[in-house]
Amino acid sequence: MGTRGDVVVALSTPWGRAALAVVRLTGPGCEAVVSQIARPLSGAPWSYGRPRRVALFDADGVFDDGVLVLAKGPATVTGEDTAELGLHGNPRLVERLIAAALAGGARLADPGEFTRRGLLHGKLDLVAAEAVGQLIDATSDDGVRLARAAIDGALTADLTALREGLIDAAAELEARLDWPDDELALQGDAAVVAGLQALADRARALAATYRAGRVWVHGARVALVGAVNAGKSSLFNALLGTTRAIVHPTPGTTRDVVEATTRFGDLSVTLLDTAGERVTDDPIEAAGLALARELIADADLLLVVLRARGAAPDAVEAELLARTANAPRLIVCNGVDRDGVVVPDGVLATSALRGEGIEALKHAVANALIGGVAADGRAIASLRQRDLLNTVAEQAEDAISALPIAGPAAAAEAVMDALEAIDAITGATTREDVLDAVFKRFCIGK
Ligand SMILES: Nc1nc2c(ncn2[C@@H]2O[C@H](COP(=O)(O)OP(=O)(O)O)[C@@H](O)[C@H]2O)c(=O)[nH]1
Ligand SMILES: [Mg+2]
Repeated sequence: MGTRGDVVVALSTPWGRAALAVVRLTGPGCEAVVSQIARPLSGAPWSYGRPRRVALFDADGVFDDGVLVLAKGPATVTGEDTAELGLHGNPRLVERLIAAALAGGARLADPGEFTRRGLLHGKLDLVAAEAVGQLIDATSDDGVRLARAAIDGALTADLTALREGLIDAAAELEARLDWPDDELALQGDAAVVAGLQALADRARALAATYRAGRVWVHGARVALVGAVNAGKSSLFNALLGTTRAIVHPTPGTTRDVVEATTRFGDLSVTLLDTAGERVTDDPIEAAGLALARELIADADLLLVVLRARGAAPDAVEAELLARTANAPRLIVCNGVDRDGVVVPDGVLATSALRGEGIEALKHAVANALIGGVAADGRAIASLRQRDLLNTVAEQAEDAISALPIAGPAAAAEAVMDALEAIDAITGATTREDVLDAVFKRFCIGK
């Protein structure tokens, strides 16, 4: 982050040819920079808030025309004077405009700097700022909904409710220290403990929506693993609805990891087809297997593909099942069109050959990724928020266990740490209002 308050410039649309490109500037004195790169096409000078046709120029003269919107801070998204310039979408023109703005005294904006300046000037909180990024990244309608709700303040409202509950608890605990004999306003310990437990549960429940939220925003990576010839590549193709990976009776056909992105309903899913598990002398196949194992570690979900047969899984499959036991996974028995096959309990049955069980498998994958989180409920998509929410829950529970042993001072200390974690999520400050709440309640002439 550069010097606060200088004028920064950036291209807000993608680099490349397009009908239009939009270049933004923000900072006090923005108009002075703009006056060195743009002048109104008609006689009248520009005014704030009104779009104006402008000629764009640099030291070599006019190179394009466009539309300028100047806006006066602080009633802008950044809280500063801003300018938006629409010009023709040719990278050469954009480069000239940005170079002219730099020559006119602006500097290049850092990533996210417009939003960050908005945060600095109180235009949005940290939760909304993160959600701006999520709205742009969202790969699904649910991802858009989640980000939109956070930008509109719904998530912050949840956090504010949590925060108020913690302040109440802190006030109760502080009151026990300041006025230990005043029984008038004190809740019993049981009520404070129940309140704290409810807050911890809410924080943890919100934290637990992270996996679904991340999948909604960023999409999921789902890896097919299994023994050679189980039908992984056949399933991969069936799930994609197109022949993308080579299918062949020769064991060890798939060596490289093959990757393709598709949609399962609203979800964006990147499927990874991998080399089959077996002991091999072929160094290339072994390298493929090693690569597969690395990528598997990052997958959101594994499809462990077993070859349908009449008997229990063989040794290679048993080893794979044991190795992936703690990973998020679905077990698929493929090839159920074969005679006399037995499908173990809790295992999905498919025939990639006949296209059977494929839709059910897609549904099972989507359910496993979203894990029962309601699409119309609140969800988070930020790891930072998830970790802090878990800290909130842990501290609230620490307060509960500290209260009967170490007393209200230690419990209040843990509640303060929970509050700090909430404030780290929203980017606000506290402590002062904890004291405010205490005095509002108890400062009755004492
Ligand atoms: N009968 C039957 N054969 C299948 C099925 N799926 C795959 N196969 C066959 O099994 C062999 C290996 O398939 P492939 O997809 O390459 O397996 P991979 O090694 O796990 O990737 C090929 O000959 C496929 O035609 C299925 O559902 N039913
Ligand atoms: Mg294969």
